Amino acid sequence: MTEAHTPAAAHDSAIACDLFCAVIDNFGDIGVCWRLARQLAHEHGWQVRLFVDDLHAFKKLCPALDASRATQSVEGVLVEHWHEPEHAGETLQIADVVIEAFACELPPVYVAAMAERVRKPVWLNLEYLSAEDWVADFHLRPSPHPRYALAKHFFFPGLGPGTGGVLKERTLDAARADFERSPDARAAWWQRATGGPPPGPDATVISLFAYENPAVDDLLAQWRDGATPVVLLVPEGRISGALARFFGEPAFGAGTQATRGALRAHALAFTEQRGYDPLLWASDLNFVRGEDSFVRAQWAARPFVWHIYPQADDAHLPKLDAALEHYGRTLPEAPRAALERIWHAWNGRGTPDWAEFARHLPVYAARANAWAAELGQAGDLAGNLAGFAKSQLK
Ligand code: TRH
Repeated sequence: MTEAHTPAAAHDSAIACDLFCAVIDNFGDIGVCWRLARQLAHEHGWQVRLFVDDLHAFKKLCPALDASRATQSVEGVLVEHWHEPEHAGETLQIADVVIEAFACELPPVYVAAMAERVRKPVWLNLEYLSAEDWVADFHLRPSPHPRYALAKHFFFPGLGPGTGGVLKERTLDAARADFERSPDARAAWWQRATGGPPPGPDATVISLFAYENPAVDDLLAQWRDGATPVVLLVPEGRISGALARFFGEPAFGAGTQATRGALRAHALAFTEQRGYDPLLWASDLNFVRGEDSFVRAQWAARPFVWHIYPQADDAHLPKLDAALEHYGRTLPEAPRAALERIWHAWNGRGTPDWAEFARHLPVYAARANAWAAELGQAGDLAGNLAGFAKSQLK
């Protein structure tokens, strides 16, 4: 059977959307898709089905999910376990809008059914985020299918105008403002996360979410030997082994705390996805990675250091520099150079210099605020995507 989820397909409130997500590794693929799915459902009233091939990775971000179920409704999104490459739901229903995330390949039976649909679906390939200039030129370019009368559009997230923008929920700024203006919310967060009160104002609070990183030992030593206290918050993950080695602990799992010199470190539990933002808001500086946490750090309007997802042949380095170009554009020479140095060192080029970087933290804090406003000019990705899809459905 080839039909839309609902007969009245093109009304805004009844737009049916199928979003396909193949988890390559880590949490970014599903992190972006889950956020987009919820936004399309909650903010645009779409009926969203999310096909995911790895429910265990998904469950880390969304503990309410039952990883053993083939189909389930979670927060208004129908989640389907995408078992086999050719599988696309029990009955083959084709949505009004079909999104393949990060060039994951749609099941051939599904594509064939898309071609048979009387009213052709809007077909989008959601690409990875890149700050490079060429992105705006390729955003929304159509690509005709070689065999079927179908065209796929490439949807490029980006940091500048003319791109698809990045995801931002309508409620995000208000939630951050509530957290920031409430000492009680902050104290409650610290109690939950670390079992103790927030540190005093003299401490620099740093969250550390990163891949394995050769520069981490150097940085930990500089924090330990520094003149001002550093409180480090480390969600359990790929960097935890380095922390355990540094502190001489068998492991650095949630609940572990350790102090050396001026450095105090807390290992935190990996939280559900919504719980990650308050960690960014509670910190003065955030080390982030991949794609989604990189974006969240920008909306948190705090200084951050990005561990970009490493690619073969160092293909990620021009992307790192393109982001630096945008973000550092208005910075004076000295803070700009110090920012570049620490971002490069954190991505395998050179050595970090904490004292040099920390000197400019107030400048970065001001820039982070201004940058969040600039970034907003590209618009929210979910809104941009919904607007484009609707224009095509008319
Ligand atoms: O996990 P990442 O490194 O993800 C990736 C993938 O490797 C992917 O293949 C790659 O292509 C992409 O990056 C660029 O980093 P990212 O994108 O920041 O995703 C992490 C997600 O985990 C993000 O949605 C925030 C979430 N998270 C939580 O939900 N709870 C937590 O405690 C933490 C620390 C993060």
